[in-house]
Amino acid sequence: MTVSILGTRVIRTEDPRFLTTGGVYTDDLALPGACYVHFVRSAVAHARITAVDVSAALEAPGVIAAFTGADLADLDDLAPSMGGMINAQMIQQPLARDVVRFVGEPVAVVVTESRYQGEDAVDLVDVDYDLQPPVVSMTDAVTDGAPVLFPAAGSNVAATFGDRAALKADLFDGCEVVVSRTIVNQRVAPAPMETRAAQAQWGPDGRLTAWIPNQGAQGTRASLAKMLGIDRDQLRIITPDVGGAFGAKFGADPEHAVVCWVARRLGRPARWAETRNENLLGMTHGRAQRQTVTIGGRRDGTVEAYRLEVLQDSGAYPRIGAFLPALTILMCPGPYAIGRAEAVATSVVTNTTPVGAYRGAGRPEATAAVERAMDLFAAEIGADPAEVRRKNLLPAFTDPQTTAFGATYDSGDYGGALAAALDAAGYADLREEQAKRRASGDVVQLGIGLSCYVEITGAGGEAGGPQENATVEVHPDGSATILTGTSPHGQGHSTVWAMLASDELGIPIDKITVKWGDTDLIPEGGGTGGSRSLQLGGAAVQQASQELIDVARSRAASALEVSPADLVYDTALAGFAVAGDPDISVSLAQLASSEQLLVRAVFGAPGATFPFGAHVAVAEVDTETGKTVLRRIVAVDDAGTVINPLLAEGQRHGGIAQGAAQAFLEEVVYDADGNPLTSSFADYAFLTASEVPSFELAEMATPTSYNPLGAKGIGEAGTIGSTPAVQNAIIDALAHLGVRHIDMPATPQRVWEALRAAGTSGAVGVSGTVGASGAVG
Ligand code: MCN
Repeated sequence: MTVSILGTRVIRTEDPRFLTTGGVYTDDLALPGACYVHFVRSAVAHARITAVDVSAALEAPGVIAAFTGADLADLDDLAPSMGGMINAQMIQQPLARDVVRFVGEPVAVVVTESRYQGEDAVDLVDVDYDLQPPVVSMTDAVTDGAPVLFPAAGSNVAATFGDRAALKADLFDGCEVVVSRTIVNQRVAPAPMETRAAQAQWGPDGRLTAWIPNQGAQGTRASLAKMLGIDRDQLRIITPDVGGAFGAKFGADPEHAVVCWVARRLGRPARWAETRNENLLGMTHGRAQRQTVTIGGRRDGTVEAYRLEVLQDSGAYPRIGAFLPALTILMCPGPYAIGRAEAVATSVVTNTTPVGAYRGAGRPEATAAVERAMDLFAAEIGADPAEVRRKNLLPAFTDPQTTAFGATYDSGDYGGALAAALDAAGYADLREEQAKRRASGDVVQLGIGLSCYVEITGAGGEAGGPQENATVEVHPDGSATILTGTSPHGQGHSTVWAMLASDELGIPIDKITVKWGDTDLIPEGGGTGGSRSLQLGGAAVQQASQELIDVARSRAASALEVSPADLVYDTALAGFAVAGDPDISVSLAQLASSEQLLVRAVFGAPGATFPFGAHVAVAEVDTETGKTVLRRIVAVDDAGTVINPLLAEGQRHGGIAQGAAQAFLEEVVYDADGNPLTSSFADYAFLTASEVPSFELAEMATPTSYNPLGAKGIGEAGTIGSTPAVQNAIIDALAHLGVRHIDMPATPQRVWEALRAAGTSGAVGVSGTVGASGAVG
């Protein structure tokens, strides 16, 4: 009997190439004769465009052409989609014609023979702006008399979720303790190593091929075809290597459509790759919520009622970010059994960069809110935050449970995760050390922060539930190819999809090639996001492999002139042998040499899965300088059955680092005029390895019944669990000094301000800066 390789630490097959010759990214491609597209971007947050003069730019060396919005009339404006939930009047023109609504919005393009000629020529384009008052913070957006970004829309409200009028006045009646606070889940930048890019070439047949770094070529094709006004089959998207995406490379942006338009207009290939500065201005940002949490319960630690009110900053043009509060609401009670809970949200537009999905997309925001609320409640009643959580977590369950918010949690053991995390962290010892430092008045105080979470992965809007396809083909030389509708960009699908097929078929991993991201080869697919890939795309690979054995069995029976039932599939042979007579056999390779051996399977799941976990963060905070040093993060992230622990751990490490960064470092900041103050890595406090310790991962696996692998998603778990744990740890370090809350990022300055304020006025909180993500509106 062969031993399954599933669950083993197979080393990433992708890495030798990345570590030797390197990846081939979109900007590495060299289409012969390609011209370079450069965007002229708005320098102001809100203005009417009165004139755009490209004449000086046209005179500059190497300039082939320059176009303004007026030239692009045949390119579709971007109306918000998302099922009609967003105000349809909030339309973006691919190049702004009339009004600019954020610094960085594309206004014109200059096309040059070489890259560097364009960098100089864009400065020669003269745009006349009639400045309009900007709306920079989301609270300003809903203030009476605020300038309205889209007059036709009537207000700055892009969407609402939940019924504000139905909020119950008596929700907290009978609670012994009620705590309420407004907290900020600040705006952050996804900042992938590879910035956005495109290369486009129209064929003599009128068909467009576009190379774009993306998270799902099929979705990118759909968005781009719509903007260009062409049929999907006139467009082929090819996905080169992608250097990170973190949710921000789904679909297509106006810039991608403009590059394709330029290639068509000039009749030659066109290319674009943005600078880091453009990326920080132009790629969608994430998070950007202002949350008011109210929590009530008994002094014994029982939480009886919880309310979450969300204000979502959508930026200037509503994208998926405007919709994400729906996910925040869906997950708002988290893993807790709260008798009465309600949530509402309003998404507004502001004169800032549009907000999109960022690792976790809506769920980290829900977790941050309820986890902060749990600590505020615990502090108010003077209880141990671990005890308050333990008391309120849903009991372990194996049959699906539907929450009051309509989420059907598939399986969970939230108390088990918390206990495992506390145990691995040595919680009692940590509290003891904390007590000692408090008693001795140590300058450097110890904080212990907790978070418990449940999140949703593998959700899908397709009729009939979430699904994904895979094709497995065995070749006459004994190798195999897998085509997948997923689209890895760091997650390691080549390794794991090969493991899954190899496990069924017996073909060695190094003889299996995994392909994705070419819409001519794989016309259907949901891409990679929402931690959907393994549970749907991986399950499809397993299913296709099993179905391939079924198909091959009847062919093997004819070839060997025996009944199919007499054949045994032997993975050691990668073929069939006759039961009781192993010398009579035929391999899949042999069968493939007489007839193509290929199966396409679509795996459909009954619903989304709900991974969960608990994190413990340990931080040391210097009470004189406000500086935080993150000492430990202990994480339990239960994603059901793990297929490759090495890759799953890599996902957890990366996610935890990103989540921690939000808690104490990263923030996109605007000044009062809407000028971005964090448009380079010198200003945006992008996390590096030196700011975090290595993380301690404890294991727990509660399989799901929703797919035969028993797997849930792991790609976003780290980000969801770590942020509130780190924030809570920093606040906990100062709790005995009267600090109750510090908004993220808990920078040394904010920590110091909180200490100063506590020193003068008892229990306090410190809120964020004025600005798009600020709490001081
Ligand atoms: N895996 C496993 N066992 C499980 C779950 C997952 O072995 N029970 C493995 C999978 O085989 C896969 C990896 O872990 O190799 C992640 O799988 P999954 O949880 O299905 O997530 P996706 O592959 O769909 O990845 C999406 C997720 C998201 S939504 C974001 S955002 C994100 C992330 O992954 N962006 C990333 N991780 C990233 N990693 C990198 N390097 N770069 C990004 O942009």
